[in-house]
Amino acid sequence: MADKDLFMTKGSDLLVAALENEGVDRIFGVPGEENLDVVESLRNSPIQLVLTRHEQGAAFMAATYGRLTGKPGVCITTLGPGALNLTTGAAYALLGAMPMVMITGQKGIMSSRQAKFQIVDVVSAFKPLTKLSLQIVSTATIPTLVRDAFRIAMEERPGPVLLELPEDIAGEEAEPIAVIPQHPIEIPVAHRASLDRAAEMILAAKRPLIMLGAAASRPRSTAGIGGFVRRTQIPFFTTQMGKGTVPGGSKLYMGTTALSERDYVHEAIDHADLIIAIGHDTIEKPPFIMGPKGPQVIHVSYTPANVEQVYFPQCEVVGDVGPSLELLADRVEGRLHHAGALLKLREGILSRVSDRATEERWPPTPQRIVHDVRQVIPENGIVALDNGMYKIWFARNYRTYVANTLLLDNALATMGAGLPSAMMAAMLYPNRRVMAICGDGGFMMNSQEMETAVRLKLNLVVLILEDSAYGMIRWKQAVDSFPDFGLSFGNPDFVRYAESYGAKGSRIESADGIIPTLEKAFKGGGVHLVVVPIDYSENSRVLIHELREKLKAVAEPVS
Ligand SMILES: Cc1ncc(C[n+]2csc(CCOP(=O)(O)OP(=O)(O)O)c2C)c(N)n1
Ligand SMILES: [Mg+2]
Repeated sequence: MADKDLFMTKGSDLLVAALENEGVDRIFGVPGEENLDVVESLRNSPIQLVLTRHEQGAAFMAATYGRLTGKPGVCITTLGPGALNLTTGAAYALLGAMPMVMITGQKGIMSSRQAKFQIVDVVSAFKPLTKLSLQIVSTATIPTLVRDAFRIAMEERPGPVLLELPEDIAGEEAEPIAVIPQHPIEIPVAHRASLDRAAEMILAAKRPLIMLGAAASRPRSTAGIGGFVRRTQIPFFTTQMGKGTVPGGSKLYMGTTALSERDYVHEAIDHADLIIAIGHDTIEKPPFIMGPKGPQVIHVSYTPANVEQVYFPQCEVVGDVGPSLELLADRVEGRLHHAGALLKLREGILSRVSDRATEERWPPTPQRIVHDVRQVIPENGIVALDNGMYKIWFARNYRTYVANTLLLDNALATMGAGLPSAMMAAMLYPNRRVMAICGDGGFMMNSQEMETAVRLKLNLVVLILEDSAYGMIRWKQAVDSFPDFGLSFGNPDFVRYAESYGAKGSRIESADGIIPTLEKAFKGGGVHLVVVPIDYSENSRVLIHELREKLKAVAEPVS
């Protein structure tokens, strides 16, 4: 044990030593005066303090750190107003199952020299938004509470934890207490009986399909899943958050469920008699609607399935996903005579989904933008989306080849996370191309973090899709036959806005300018904002009229 672990001086030193012990390398946040002891302890630590321009940005970055690494991202804020600015980030991590530890300050608890000034019951406010929310009341408990916070944040199902450190505890002289060493934890593998039952159902299926859901994208999951698909040769589709776990270039990829029903991919789902749902989390907008007549479902995940009106699996394989799937593949490999039954639908589904991807129209269609973005992003490049209409198009049309290379939020589905999550990806993977894609509405919700991105010297392209509106809601308004009202706005000149932060800015002026402008932005390095107008008339043409027509056509039965 290092000397430093034995000779602590104050509570904040114990906290920072405990964070170092957890392997924390960065803390994101906006400190207040109640955090100054912690800031001082950080000054003497290898942990980097990454200032953001709003606590929400810090929380989105920390949550994305957790999402991409499997280890909790850490953020820090002051009491009351600063802590409350973490609420959306906490919900983002809770719904999205991203490990995160939030450390918030508080006034001293041993005396009260400022009465109730700035005091909010933060611990209670965060109870419904976290897996654990508590106040540290003595220096002696800091090492254990930090260790437990990290364990809870990380274990399945991962999520956020809040620790409130009052300033007098942070500044109090402390006994030298050793940190608690980490120990490896293995997740148990599924029970033999459940594997046998699932194998029987798979062997009996005439038209099986695999579905990859959100938990399939956990960093620890990805290895075993590809092997299962390869060994069974059962075609698969993905939910929005399950994209990429098995390469979308695979001959078995059938599509992604951007809608809950009636999209082309649902032709395969509607014809399936069995769906092996790997890592599905019902926090996602339903990828399909289970009913009394539809396919049977086997739920394979770390945790049991929630029973929902739209999801009530008949069989569960609960345990560490990769190793459990290996045991399941052992039971069925080479014995599946109908594995590829639904593959005959594949070409029809994928070709109709990629329709109009190279159209010259100006402003460009969402399909064209998805197509052109894919051309400039290598297989391991990362695209992080904010929330808006384009998310449906990217989920549906953007092919992924590596897990976690299309970071989208189909859980809280909050606006404002696109830029910070892309910044986190750019920090973690400086040698990969990273692009944030935001609507003009969502970008402006956290655009102040452009300063953080420039200060951190990130290489990042930020693509803004400009329709001068909260386009998705405007579209829903039209679909529901409401008159066009109240959802349009004006924008700053985005190029000059970027330049005012010390970033670069470009405006795309023609459809054949999309690829060269994005290429140039990546090649130039640094933070580069690119703005492009978007023609959203395709929303109704495809997602309403075309799919409605499709429904009218009598589906060919598949044997
Ligand atoms: C924080 C937050 N506020 C409101 C919403 C509801 N909402 C979903 S999409 C959307 C409009 C998004 O507009 P924009 O970012 O410009 O994208 P567009 O749909 O226009 O491409 C709104 C208001 C939300 N999801 N999150
Ligand atoms: Mg918009």
